[in-house]
Amino acid sequence: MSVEEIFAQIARGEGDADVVYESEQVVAFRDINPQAPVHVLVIPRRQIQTLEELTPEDGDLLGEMFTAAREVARREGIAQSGYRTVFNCGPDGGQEVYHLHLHVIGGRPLKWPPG
Ligand code: DGP
Repeated sequence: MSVEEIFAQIARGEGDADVVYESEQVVAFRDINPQAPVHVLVIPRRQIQTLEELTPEDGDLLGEMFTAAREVARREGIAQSGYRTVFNCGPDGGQEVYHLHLHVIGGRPLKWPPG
């Protein structure tokens, strides 16, 4: 099974994932390869490959993804210390999984700029 199929299963609520938050349009679950003490991925339930596929009509969905990220940060106890939200887009952006996902990373000081 491809990683995209795994993400699609998680999006339908059928996958094997450590889910930390859910809403009507999105699911948030722990990254299998965490880069920091908190590393959660927020994905839409709808199958969208990349940020490049979004249209102006997807504004609500994007808002729900960022609201979910903020809720994850609160639940994980990093809202005050700070965290980073990232969409990797396409090959040069470092995107490996082509089911849209917003990384929520925190729990340690993060360096900038990324490599
Ligand atoms: P990106 O490089 O932006 O496409 O990030 C993909 C992320 O997905 C990467 O941090 C590792 C994570 N990942 C890959 N496969 C799985 C999986 O099967 N389960 C979970 N929970 N995360 C996965």
